[in-house]
Amino acid sequence: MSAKMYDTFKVNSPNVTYTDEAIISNYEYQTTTTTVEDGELVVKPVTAKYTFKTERKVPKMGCMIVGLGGNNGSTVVAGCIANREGLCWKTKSGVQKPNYFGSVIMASTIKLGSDENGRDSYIPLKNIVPMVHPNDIVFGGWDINSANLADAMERAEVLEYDLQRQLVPHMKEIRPLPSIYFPDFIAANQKDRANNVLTGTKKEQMEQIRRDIREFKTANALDKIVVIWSANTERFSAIIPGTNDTWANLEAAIARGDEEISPSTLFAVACILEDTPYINGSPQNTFVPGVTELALQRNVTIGGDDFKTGQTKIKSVLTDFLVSAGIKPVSIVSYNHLGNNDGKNLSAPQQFRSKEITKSNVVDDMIASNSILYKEGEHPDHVIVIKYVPYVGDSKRAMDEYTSQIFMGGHNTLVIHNTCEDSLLAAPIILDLVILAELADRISLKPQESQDYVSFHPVLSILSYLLKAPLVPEKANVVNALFKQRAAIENILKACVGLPPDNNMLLESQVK
Ligand code: NAI
Ligand code: DG6
Repeated sequence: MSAKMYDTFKVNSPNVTYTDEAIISNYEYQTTTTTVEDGELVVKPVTAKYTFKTERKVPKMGCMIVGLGGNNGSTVVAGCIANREGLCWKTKSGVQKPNYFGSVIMASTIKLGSDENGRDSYIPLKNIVPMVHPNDIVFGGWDINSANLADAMERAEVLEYDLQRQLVPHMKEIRPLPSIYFPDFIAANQKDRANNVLTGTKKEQMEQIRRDIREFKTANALDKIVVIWSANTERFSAIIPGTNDTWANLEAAIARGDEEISPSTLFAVACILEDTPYINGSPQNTFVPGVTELALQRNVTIGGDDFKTGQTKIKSVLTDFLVSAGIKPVSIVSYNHLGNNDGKNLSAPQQFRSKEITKSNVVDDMIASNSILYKEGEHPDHVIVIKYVPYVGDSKRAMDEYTSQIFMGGHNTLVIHNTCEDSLLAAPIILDLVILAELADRISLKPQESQDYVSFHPVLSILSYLLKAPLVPEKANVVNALFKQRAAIENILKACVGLPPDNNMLLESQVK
């Protein structure tokens, strides 16, 4: 029986009300808690009642990208303009129309239920609650290189010439604002790019970023801005007591110009002080404890780290599949080579190390979930190699070998070769991140026992699906498995309109 797609829907439930301002949903959240009593695991089903409130008015939103002139930055802006303007382009195989493929928000669907014949009813995920449309996002941002976005797009060598040609008039007036450049944090091979940089003390530069955000908001009459770091991968910052371990120490360290404060940390602080959500698309530890403390204090959304685009996305599906099928991965070896500026920056050891860390920890939760396969502390060999090969440009090659132990001492080896333009994978993920971060700001919850609505925790873990090393609230579990991450997004959105999670039990067809 095939599925049927609908565009819109109406919820028929006494628990859901649509007012002009908001969608109010009274929701029963069912979980299971566990305790250990006399050495025995005791499990208890628990139902908690929440009211979800989702503001219906979609704001006029700006997205400011740090690294606007990079491959990701120029590609995401170009893609949205091409979609907005309906630009089609000729390729050797015919005419190509713009789309938002690769965006879970824009190009995936959500099952709402089944009809009387058992046929599943789907809607576009973007239609479940009101969301910002990427065509309407106003883009701006910063880059240490002054190239306008038409030149940046050409330099990136990502999009087809016939599309670039049509985009030039729309892109050439967009110029990145000067940015914060401390050479010590990115590879020395990036030095020649740095011709558009702020001067002054660290505090003065941070204050300039704050002004930039305010001015961009006013100049474009925006209701809201989300800032996303898509600039070069930085080296990790050392976490130093007295420097960045608390907000008070970090504030003082910025004031005295401490050398361990990175550009990305200054951006994060500037955004939080401007009540502007900030997402880190690169692997470095921007969110030092002092930044997280400030975000919690001011209740401003932060999300990170490192876009989950290709190889890691597959890894977080495949390892989950293997381990949950009772198969034991014992060695995972991941090679990449790429020839874009990201690859050039990552050819320096400290920047590679940042990426190696985020790429390495992505199977931990799956391994920890199965003590039949893995003894306490046991882990597969997991190796990450990245090489810079200029000729292949943005077309990244990723080769993965998974060796697993199977029944009775046998071995199974899977080899995957993945070729893809890196920036065409990252651009839709940037859109998903900023759209979800904005939406999360419009959703609030009220536990039954409380009088007041509260917002999501500022460390926004529902972004995990889109990030290699998800940042989660203290004491929360990091989930890397992709389908669990997607289910979190889907089920929270369904809760906003009073619908239960899809339990996939199909009881209707399990009994005669
Ligand atoms: P890119 O090198 O083309 O772009 C980065 C841009 O940032 C450059 O234009 C550079 O001039 C600029 N920049 C460097 N430091 C800056 C600063 N302090 N302030 C403002 N601008 C600065 O790199 P690409 O391919 O766009 O990737 C961007 C980031 O996203 C990298 O850190 C990369 O590791 C990360 N990433 C990319 C993924 C992908 O699939 N493309 C996936 C995961 C993460
Ligand atoms: C080399 O790995 C370059 C990186 O910036 C990656 O392209 C990026 O981190 C994407 O990684 P993944 O594992 O999500 O494909």
